[in-house]
Amino acid sequence: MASPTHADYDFVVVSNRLPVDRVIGPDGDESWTRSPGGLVTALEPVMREADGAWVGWAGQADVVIEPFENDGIHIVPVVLSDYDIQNYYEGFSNDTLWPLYHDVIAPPSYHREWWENYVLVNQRFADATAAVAAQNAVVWVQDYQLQLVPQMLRDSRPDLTIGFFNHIPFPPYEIYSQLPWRSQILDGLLGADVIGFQRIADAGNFSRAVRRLTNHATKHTSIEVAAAHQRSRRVIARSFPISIDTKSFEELAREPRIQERAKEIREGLGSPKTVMLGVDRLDYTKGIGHRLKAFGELLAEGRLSVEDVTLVQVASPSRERVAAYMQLRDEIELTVGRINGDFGTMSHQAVSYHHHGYPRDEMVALYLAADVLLVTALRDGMNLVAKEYVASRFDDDGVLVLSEFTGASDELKRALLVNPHDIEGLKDAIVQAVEMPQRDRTARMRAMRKRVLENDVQRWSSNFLETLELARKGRYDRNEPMELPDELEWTVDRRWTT
Ligand code: GDG
Repeated sequence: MASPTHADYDFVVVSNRLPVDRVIGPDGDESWTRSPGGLVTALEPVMREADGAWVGWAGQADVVIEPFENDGIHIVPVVLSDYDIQNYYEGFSNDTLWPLYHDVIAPPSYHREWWENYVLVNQRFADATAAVAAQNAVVWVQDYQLQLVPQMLRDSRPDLTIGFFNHIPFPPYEIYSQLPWRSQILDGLLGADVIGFQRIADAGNFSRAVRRLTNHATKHTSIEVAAAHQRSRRVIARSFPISIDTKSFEELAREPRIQERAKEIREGLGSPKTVMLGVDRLDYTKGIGHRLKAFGELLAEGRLSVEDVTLVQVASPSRERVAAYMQLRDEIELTVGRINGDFGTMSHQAVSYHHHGYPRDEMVALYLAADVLLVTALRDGMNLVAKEYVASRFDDDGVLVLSEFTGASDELKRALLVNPHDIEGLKDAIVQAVEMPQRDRTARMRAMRKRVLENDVQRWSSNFLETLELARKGRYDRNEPMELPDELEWTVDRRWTT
């Protein structure tokens, strides 16, 4: 670990969590491991080329760490106290914004202390960023925990070019308008030059909220932000669907040891004809309960048999101190226990349930072992798991059952698209997936692979950064229409495209 040579960076990424985890060894010595997320992979080359820094929280309370360099990336830690974690992070981010932005699947809680701490912590991230950004630097702020940072940065550093990307959905105005601080959040975001969303519909919801709550004029993908006694400033708000590091998944899947492990997994399950898989953070947005209900009913009705089909459900632990997540875990585990109790045999379990995280290798082996992947989210910004499954299936096999409420469904049209609230429809899709002839499976998987190979996370980040560059030069065409794939038009309210 080396100290930074200077604190003056031309490209700064800001996210709630740093892309590195602090590990304390048995002798109390500190080291850092890189978290393997797609965002880091995508931004690493840009970071190296542009003298980049990453501002974020190291994941533990009250740990003061001086900036340092990790594998070519300058790391600038922001300190969060236990109070900040409870109020800014678990409270306002995960118990107000998260449920509100996901169609109020769970009721959002509104607490003024949480909001006050959200403002305070956002200011801390903005200050840390302003302190390390070079004159005229490009700053890219990530996600819903930091929506006030763009305007805070603009106030202190008008020389910066500022991008923001929202990884989760942006809700329809009728839902967004519940938020007591709805105008402040919009003003915070509008401090950016480019605001990116996962889906065209999210960008549309945002533009509509701007029209309802401000006097700024909007046209297509641009918003003219008017300020007293100043020329208006153009903000671009449009979709940039995120993706994965496609190649690295395919490369892993092609390794003989991973394929061997996939075989072992199937044998360990009693070699059923069909292995179905679900991989999710244990979150109420992911529709795990709906999936289990459909599977349980199919077993009860004899349309599937436990001898033939096993469902492997990986539910990685998440937000375990937030009450709604504790309750969800109890519900899911009760349901799994019931299904296994009712239908399991001495040799075959109906649901193989795992409440822990796995290394990437094991995830890819699971993807290869699974004949069917079930993604039944009730609302999901993108859903990377769906794309990872497709990227791993270099054998052009496997069936994806995919909720239409995921961002991924805009691109992966050859999946079996489902409305997870429609349990009968979901059951039919599961049976169709289990019985799908090889030729159909191959044709569908090939088409989806083409899409995911072409649009990887590298392409996502370069599209975003190129748009930010156009914005910086004032060369973005304000007549750029929102792209409307034919199949999508019916879902789009025409009002916000004009
Ligand atoms: C948010 C948005 C959007 C999960 N369990 C394990 C594991 N994972 C990995 C998956 C995947 C990632 O975590 C989950 O990504 P998702 O996209 O499915 O969902 P969120 O965590 O909710 O992510 C979402 C995303 O941001 C990006 O913009 O797509 O809509 O909600 O990569 O593989 N990885 C390993 N072990 C596990 O047990 N190694």
